[in-house]
Amino acid sequence: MKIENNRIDELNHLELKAHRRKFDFVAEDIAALEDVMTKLAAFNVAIPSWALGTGGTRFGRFSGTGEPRSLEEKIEDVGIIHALNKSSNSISLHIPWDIPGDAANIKALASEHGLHFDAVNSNTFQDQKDQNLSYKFGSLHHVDKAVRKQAVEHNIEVIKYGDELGSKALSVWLADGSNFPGQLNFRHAFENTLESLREIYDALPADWKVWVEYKPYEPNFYSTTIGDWGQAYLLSTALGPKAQTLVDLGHHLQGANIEQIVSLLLMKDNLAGFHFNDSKYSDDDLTVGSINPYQLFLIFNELVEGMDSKGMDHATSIGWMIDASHNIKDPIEDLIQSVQAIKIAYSQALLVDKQALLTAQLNNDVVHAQEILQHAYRTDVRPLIAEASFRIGGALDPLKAYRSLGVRENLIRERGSRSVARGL
Ligand code: PSV
Ligand code: MN
Ligand code: MN
Repeated sequence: MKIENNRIDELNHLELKAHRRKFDFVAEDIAALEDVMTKLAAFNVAIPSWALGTGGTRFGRFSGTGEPRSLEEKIEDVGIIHALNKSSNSISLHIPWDIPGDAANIKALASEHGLHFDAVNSNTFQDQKDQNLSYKFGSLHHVDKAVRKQAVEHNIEVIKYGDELGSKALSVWLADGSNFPGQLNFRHAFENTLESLREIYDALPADWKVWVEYKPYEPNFYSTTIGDWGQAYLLSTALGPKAQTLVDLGHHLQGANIEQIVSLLLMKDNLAGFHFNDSKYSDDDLTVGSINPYQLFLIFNELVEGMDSKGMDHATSIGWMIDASHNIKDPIEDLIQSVQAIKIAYSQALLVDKQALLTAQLNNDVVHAQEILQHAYRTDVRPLIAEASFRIGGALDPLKAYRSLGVRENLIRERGSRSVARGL
């Protein structure tokens, strides 16, 4: 199914008067209003192909209804999100969960929906049924060179798929680690990983990047070979300029100051991009902004400040992507909420008076510095986001539009209530 523009126009028309009132109220106090609107309109967040079906836990998976049954239907779902919010113009594939059979056709279908392909993700954290050697004891870090070679070859194959689709980055997340003290020689594991990543790096097309993702634990519970940003930084800088560190918000120990990590990675030109999600405990993969929206704002505050200091384009200089999948919400609704939450944090960060903040910092005026940040954070920027979306043909309220248009009901009619998406 495809959402026609005139359906969105009709719904917007009903909301327009109330929207104008709210927009004018907040807009009046924003000096650089048009700059904020332009930046918001240019901002897009990639949707992962694995988030379109209902996720699960190790205890069970409760399938939703009308789930996409194929890559084509996943593209259709992202097309729906993008038609509504005009901020989700790309899709990120996980191989082999979503192998593009006929790349030319898949690419053409995506572009019919106004979409392109973001980073491709390799998967050496599961054994596939036709695979010779097992990843039970890891992949790129494995003690056996033959297993490492198999994992390297898989990554090179993923690059080929991505190249055919027009992707420009390979995202590597490894489950490699150990469950018990003594199981691994940390140094050997790290050196093996570096050696394997070098082979993958050498296979990157000239205009590609490799994004190295870290995570402290799970599925291994004693050590993870790329466990934190220090380890990802060591690897990526040893590899070369095409390698950078990917920050997944759920991949930190409790209390970690993610905004500080982000600030320093950006300073060192080593920030590849983000996997957005939210969490209360760790890698919970909950809806972005559902638990700790202030942290998200503080991260964006560092991003905006750091990118501006280097003259980087906010929308295109790093990768913005959602990485979430859980088991109770309608995945499309969850993704719409997530993108809205990201845009809220981004626009609040754009509102921070950077000059005044710097002056407060130089004067050690702690109270005023906090006031400046919280003034921006406490501004209700939702009318700005609605206006930015409206100006480029999106819905004033994408979630409401999704429900009013009965999109899920239509998808159930087309796909059936028992359809199950492949993935996690
Ligand atoms: C691992 O927890 C992760 O965040 C990686 O990005 C994977 O590619 C993704 O989740 C999907 O399993
Ligand atoms: Mn991730
Ligand atoms: Mn994760």
